[in-house]
Amino acid sequence: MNFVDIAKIYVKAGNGGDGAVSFHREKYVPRGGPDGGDGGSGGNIIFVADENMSTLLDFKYMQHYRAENGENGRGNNQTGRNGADLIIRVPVGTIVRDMETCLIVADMSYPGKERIVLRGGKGGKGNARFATPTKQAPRYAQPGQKTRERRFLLELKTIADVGLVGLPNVGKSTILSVLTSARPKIANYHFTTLSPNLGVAKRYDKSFVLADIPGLIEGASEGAGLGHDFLRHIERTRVIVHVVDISGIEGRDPFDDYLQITKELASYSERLSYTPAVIAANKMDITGADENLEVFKQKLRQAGIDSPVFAVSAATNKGFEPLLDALVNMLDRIPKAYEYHEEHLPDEAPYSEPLKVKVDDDGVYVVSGGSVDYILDTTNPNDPDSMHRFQQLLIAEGIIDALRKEGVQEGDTVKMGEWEFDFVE
Ligand SMILES: Nc1nc2c(ncn2[C@@H]2O[C@H](COP(=O)(O)OP(=O)(O)OP(=O)(O)O)[C@@H](O)[C@H]2O)c(=O)[nH]1
Ligand SMILES: [Mg+2]
Repeated sequence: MNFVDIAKIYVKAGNGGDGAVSFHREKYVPRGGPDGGDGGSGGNIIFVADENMSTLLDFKYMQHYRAENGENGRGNNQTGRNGADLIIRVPVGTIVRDMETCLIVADMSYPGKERIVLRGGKGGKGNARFATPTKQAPRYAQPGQKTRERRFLLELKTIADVGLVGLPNVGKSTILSVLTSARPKIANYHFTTLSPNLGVAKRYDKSFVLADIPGLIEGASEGAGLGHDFLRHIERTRVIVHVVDISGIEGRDPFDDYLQITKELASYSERLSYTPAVIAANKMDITGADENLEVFKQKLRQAGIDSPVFAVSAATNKGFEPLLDALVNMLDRIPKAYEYHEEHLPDEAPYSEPLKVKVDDDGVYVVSGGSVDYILDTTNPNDPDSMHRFQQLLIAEGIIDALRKEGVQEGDTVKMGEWEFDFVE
């Protein structure tokens, strides 16, 4: 079976390149100024809805997707090259969900739709950017922003205007082939169709997308048999055509079949019970169908079901005009296919923990979170300028205040990351 409609993949946008620490060098020119360039930004992860794709099969074989990292900055004020974006093509109707947060980050609902789902890390600033009139030779630069790998769940929920739904062998695929130029496999055995087929049906100047959904069976909504896998493809159709085999040739009662299917749909998703529906009573060419149709209609009336019934024969291509007219009319009045609300993943924030001061058992004041990592990353302890900036940052970023609040005294030990130093007023 080549049809896959669910897949898990690993995705990572590119890291930002590091800013460079470098100084201008030229013969006979001593003490050149800082000329470390910025790092390039990492590549984005972009999803594109491709109408020529119909399955997520490729993602079973290839599960890791990484956009290129940004290049590090270089001396002579050379900015690192940006990492290339990575484009991931998926079938139209694919929903992309972040598995950690469960957020739907993209609904690839129409052909050609493009979504940047993960942004590459920003490049770090080179030391040239840290130069000021008072600090002319900064020996520090900013590291690039590192991105995290994420796990995405891809789920294909076919988008069609009208879905043909029914038990196996009732003639759904035959109807699709009569109404559209699609050529699905048709055969006189159950579960001939193993994946949704799409076609474009036309009526005068109107057209709509028709989907032939594989046959459902009882218990499908609880996961029994093949049927369950396909319920997700019905979720987004705007109108449902219940196809029943009115000939009763397989010894089944079309009314029972109809009830069974509506029950399965409703227990899969409540929304499906509100999807507008019509009934196509197929195989009218077979002897006895006329009488069965009357009985069927009567049972519907008794049950208070008012879905319109259209008597058709896919084998002889009869009775479809009124059905098409009804579908076109309904579609005119029904809003577009249901689209999921897309949410943004929280920004990659490498320095996002709140600032915290903790006194450990040895009386050491341990500072973490806030801009601590950023400050450490951009400080060069062997450079007096850099250390001066460090002290100013401790004040500007509220770290000194936070330490005082915890009761720090002159001479106490303060620890930040791997660094330890004495607190001096
Ligand atoms: N006599 C007659 N036979 C039909 C008609 N429509 C379909 N059939 C036959 O019924 C059988 C099943 O048709 P399909 O179109 O494959 O049925 P399906 O609903 O797609 O079946 P699954 O894919 O298994 O769910 C085939 O042998 C068709 O030729 C019809 O209007 N009249
Ligand atoms: Mg079929």
